[in-house]
Amino acid sequence: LTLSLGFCSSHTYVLDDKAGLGRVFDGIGGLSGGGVSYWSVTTEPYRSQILDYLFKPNFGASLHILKVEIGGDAQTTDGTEPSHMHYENDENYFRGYEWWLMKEAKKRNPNITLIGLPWAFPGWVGHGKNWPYDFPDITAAYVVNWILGAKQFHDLDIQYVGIWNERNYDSKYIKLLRYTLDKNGLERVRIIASDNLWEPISLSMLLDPELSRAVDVIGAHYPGTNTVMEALKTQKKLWSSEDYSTFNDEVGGGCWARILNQNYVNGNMTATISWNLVASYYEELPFGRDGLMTAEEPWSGNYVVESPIWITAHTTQFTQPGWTYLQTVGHLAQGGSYVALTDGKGNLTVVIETMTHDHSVCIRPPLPPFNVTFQNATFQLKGSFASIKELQVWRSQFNFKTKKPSFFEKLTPLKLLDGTFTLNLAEDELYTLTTITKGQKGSYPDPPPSARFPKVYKDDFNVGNPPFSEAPNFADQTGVFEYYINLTDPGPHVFTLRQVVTERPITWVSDADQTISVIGDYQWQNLMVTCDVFMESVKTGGVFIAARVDKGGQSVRSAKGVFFWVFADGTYKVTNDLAGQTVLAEGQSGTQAYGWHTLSLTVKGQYASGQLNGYPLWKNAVVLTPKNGWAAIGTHSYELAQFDNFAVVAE
Ligand code: 147
Ligand code: CA
Repeated sequence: LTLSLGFCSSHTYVLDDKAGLGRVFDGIGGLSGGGVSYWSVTTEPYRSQILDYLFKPNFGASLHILKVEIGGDAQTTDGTEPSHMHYENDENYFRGYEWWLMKEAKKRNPNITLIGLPWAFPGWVGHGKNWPYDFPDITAAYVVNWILGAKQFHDLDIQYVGIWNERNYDSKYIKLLRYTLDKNGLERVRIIASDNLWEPISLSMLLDPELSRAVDVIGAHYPGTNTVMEALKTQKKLWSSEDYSTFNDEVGGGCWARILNQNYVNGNMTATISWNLVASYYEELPFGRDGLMTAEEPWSGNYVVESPIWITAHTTQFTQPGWTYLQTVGHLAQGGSYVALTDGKGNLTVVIETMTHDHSVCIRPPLPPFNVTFQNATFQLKGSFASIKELQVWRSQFNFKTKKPSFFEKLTPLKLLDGTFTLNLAEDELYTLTTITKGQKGSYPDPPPSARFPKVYKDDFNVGNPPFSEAPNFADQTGVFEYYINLTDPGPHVFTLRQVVTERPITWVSDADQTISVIGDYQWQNLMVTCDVFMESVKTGGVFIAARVDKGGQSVRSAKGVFFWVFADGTYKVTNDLAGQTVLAEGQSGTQAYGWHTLSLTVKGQYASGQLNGYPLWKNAVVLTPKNGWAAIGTHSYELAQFDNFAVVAE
């Protein structure tokens, strides 16, 4: 490439520690929450490979931080996560996959920082009110139990805990949480607040010294790389405690590259956490593929190591929490940014990004216009770095024009003359220059090819000692469905799946009034769904099986589909919606609680029919919409009910 044509900008940047250093770096992380996971399903060795790409040092994203949801039995974006206390007198620290995930992360990186944050709480925490702060002692005890359980049952040290994701905080509660942690010997656990915007928490802290003492980190979400004066005035650590949430194509990778640098350069943030860790949920659920990588087909084993993994590696493989940013960080003259960090023992890592506007747009907030053009950048190392003779060079080029990107490529090390080096920076590039020699672009043989969900599928839930509480492939959207053992059942239903949430939780979004778990292929149109069902509420009980269910996540309340219900009062219904407002058929069924019934739903073109215990019960119900969707099971209210021998045959 010749530069003889016209003017090429050239500028010198000094990297120096003489005048002191900047803030201490706390790491880059991923967030597992929101009912986002297929961990209970994915077969080995692919599951371990995915974990290696996320957590193994010097391999892939090599994450420093894992933040997890403290399950609250309610919908938190793409599903529900189970609470460790469904009921007031219930404690179980083996539900869901977050415990397991934290252990797998720690196996790979024993120094990983662990964070817990609630989105929702079981209903009893609020004494039935949709609010967690009327009985702050109950809420604090509930959260502290989770931290104690992590240690007692899994030897996991939770280092940070939050308040209530993107919802109100309460100063009295935050202080009480601090007090309750201390009283339980958890002085080392630090508090993050308030996992929402910079305000009003920053101002509250400035006005209330006791609150300020209780909070160690101000965590803001989607800060657009900026902070506010009041947050800076608190002199607390500032984190982007949730960020990214962008479709993980190359523009998503560009978003991540830009914010990882500029969250510090513009906003003094010393940690950035990606929602989410890995896109492991049905792509048609909200925010499909908003993860650092994609693993959304546990049935095939297929997964995709997307660009954000390698963008992360540019920072994570060459720094550690506890390193310190230099004061000499900033913007490049022709657009883009650079940061530099040191371990204080002579090591230096410089990360430079030149992401253009259109190639680095994140889901939120809106990105004001800016320009980035080709430039020469000379870096001059001074202070303790003046004597550095060689730097390792790692480069990513997005190459949007040719659509042939190259990520995390190791180039020939740079020899430094009198402490300077010059880079010819093109648009949409990322460079790491570092004294650390341990970086590695990890790889595994290609996983199996992508495949649709199997058209013939069944589950008898006959698992004596399940490694996870949830059954494979089911994605709970309201309520929680768990493996269950009927110790006294004489017959064929010892091992079943049971809906266990009996009271409306303190919700994070508006969960449905019914419970529902979806499964299968969203493209399914014509199919037969069969399931044995068992109601546990005399007279008031109700359960359903469904097909063509078109919505989950925060829209689950308005889900449409074909729903075949039977009730403990001896009736049945067929409705076009989960809420049960559009009735397609109804009548007597003779169904009752505490007995097993076999339901079967067949949908073909515009017609649906249903069988009870092998005999036709209704037929030719007309279903015009939806045209396709998942299969599902669920209950009429927050009530106990069991399901067994679930089966689908799809066309
Ligand atoms: C965040 C949530 O905290 C995550 O659990 C997940 O749902 C994520 C998906 O993008 O979104 O919540 C936000 C929802 C809306 C906005 C910001 C955060 N918003 O509109 O600015
Ligand atoms: Ca069974």
